[in-house]
Amino acid sequence: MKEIIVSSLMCSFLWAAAAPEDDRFKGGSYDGWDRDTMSVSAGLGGALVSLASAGNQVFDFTAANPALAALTIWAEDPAGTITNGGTMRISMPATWACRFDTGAAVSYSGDASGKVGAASYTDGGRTLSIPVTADFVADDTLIVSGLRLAELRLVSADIRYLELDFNGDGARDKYDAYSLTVRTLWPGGSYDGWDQYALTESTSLQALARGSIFMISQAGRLLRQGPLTSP
Ligand SMILES: [Ca+2]
Repeated sequence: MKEIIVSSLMCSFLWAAAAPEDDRFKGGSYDGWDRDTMSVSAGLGGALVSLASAGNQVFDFTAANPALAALTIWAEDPAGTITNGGTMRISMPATWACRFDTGAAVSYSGDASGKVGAASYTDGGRTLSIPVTADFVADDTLIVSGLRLAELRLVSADIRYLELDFNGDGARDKYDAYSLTVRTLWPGGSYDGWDQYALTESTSLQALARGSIFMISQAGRLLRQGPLTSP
């Protein structure tokens, strides 16, 4: 009787060791993705929708209402999240105090341009709201043109991304694939070693020979650099 019990336990152990592993997921720790290169894109469930400007964009903070490149919303697999009666929202980066130019007219193109209504600016001009008038299906593309920025003076030099809420719940779902950069031109100040005007030619901070003299035009052009000599 004792031998029978032991044999039973051994069989149970051997059966457990030979059980096939669960091969449905082959990703690495915490990466959420398959370890093999896939021939088509895939997500971990849910909708696949992207927002992409035509490229990275750079603006001086002094620019007055500069135009933004066209934005493309690609509903690769909307999974029933962009439907008739819903609203998509394109918003300024949350940490930037600037807004869209609410006087700029927006137009649509792309094969889903007939599935949306007239856009309007909301949230004090920080958001462009796009009403959805027909269900989006896989591979639908909506291109939004005509947007302009306003009040870039309220933004510190930084790099941020436009945001998209495509399922209409008021929360951001995607960032723009390309960046917006706002830069400042440093005009120089007392004792900082730089001219107060933007230079038209590159220069560097070098130790100066005692008695050096610079001649700079009012337009900021370096006219002469050299030792101070007697007239
Ligand atoms: Ca959302």
